[in-house]
Amino acid sequence: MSKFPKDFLWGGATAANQIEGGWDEDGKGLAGSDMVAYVPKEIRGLKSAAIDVSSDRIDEILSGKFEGRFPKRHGIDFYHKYKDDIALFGEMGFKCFRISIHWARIFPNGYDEQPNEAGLKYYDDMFDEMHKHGIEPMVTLSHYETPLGLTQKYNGWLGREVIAHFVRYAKTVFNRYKGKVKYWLTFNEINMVTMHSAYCGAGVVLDRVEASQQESAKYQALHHQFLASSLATKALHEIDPNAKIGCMLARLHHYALTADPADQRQAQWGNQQNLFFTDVHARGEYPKYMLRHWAENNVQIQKEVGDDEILKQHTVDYISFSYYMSLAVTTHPQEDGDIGGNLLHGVKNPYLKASDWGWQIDPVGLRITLNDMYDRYQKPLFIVENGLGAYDQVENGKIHDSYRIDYLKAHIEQMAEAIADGVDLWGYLEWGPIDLVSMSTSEMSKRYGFIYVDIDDDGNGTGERIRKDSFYWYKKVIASNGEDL
Ligand code: BGP
Repeated sequence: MSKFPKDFLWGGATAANQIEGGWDEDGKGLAGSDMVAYVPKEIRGLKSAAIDVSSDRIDEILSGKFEGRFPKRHGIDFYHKYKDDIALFGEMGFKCFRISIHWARIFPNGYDEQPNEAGLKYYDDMFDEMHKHGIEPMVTLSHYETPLGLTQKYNGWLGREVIAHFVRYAKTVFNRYKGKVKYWLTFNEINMVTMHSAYCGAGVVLDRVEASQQESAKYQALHHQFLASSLATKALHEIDPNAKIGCMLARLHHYALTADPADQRQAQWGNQQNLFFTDVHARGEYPKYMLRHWAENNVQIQKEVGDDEILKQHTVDYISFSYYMSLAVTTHPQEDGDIGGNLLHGVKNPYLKASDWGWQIDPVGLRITLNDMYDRYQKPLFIVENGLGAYDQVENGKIHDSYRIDYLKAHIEQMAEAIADGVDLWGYLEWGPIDLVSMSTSEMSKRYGFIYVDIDDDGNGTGERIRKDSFYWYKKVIASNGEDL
């Protein structure tokens, strides 16, 4: 007897800027993700990210002086191959497939008055293709894909004007795809804005802000995104009452490394800093702990009359999040020091193994965080990213990725426990069901897929798709509704 609801949404998740390619085709404008150049790991180091862009880099690129390579402009050519790739997802039995709409395909500069029909038609055809295979689309409105025009004109989301441009974009696609798209998300991993503001969603180039104001600028941009998310929620409920709209967090569960109360407090603060974002989206107000932190750290944001009411009246229908790892924190100096590199901060957890990129693998942490988040919000939850990035090898045309099967099996087992604990979990979308360009490293070699794509870190290869061992395993999992692992 399956532990999963009969209508549980099994599937996979991707992002336009990491799979599509076609970066300058059919009227698409430039986006921040088109500015992210590939920095080989020998230069940047294995664990660090190479995703932020500076004003100088943008100027160099736009003037043609920069000779870097831009893997996120090419992805895996999903733009032209989506029918075949969606057929492969259908072969696995996907119930749901998450994609983002590249905002700059619809409004090339972000502030254009009229949408680009070729962009609208591309996604119309894509959603039709999904439904042909019985797959429900889930659509992220912006997955680190702020149009570059908004960065150049307003310094991205730092400009309050961007709210109106986003709401016009949201209303355009809600109306166009009414009845075809039932699940919407506003901003991918909205919390990443505080870590990498230019590329991760906000399109804010911090070197255009004086140093003393940069921390406030991040939260000002976030305030505008929170408002935009609430206004988009209001718009969807008016346009398509049958559709659902959620927020999306990179969930980073923090453990205290020791029973020292100081460590417990540090873990609590780490979790509060992470759940701050879903607090605002789901409860509709800024939590006092964050207002205190801002006051003590000279962070100020400008609000306008009515802002608080907008946040309070239009909270999300469900809460989605990515889950890859957990973090351990301590006040006691450790020889391991910070293990996370640019993206994450924490110390080595002696009870967990790490991936080749240092992400600490913690399936039980998924059960813990599902219970915590459901207790905190009492709203439906949706796991919209989980997976293992790994170096896969092709041997005689096969890819034996038992390590990926082990990782996913362990996390699915813990999901079943959480559901038995009473958590209302709508679905599970594995991140990167087809190999794609890594967000934090722009590598292809950090592979997540059930389907191998013959492209390497230098962009060489045939682009051939090959089913891995995990492809057949996941097909069984879905067919048995999570029973046959
Ligand atoms: C999340 C992003 C995804 C995806 C994933 C894996 O932060 O929402 O875009 O990339 O991380 O990260 P990476 O590709 O860096 O391994």
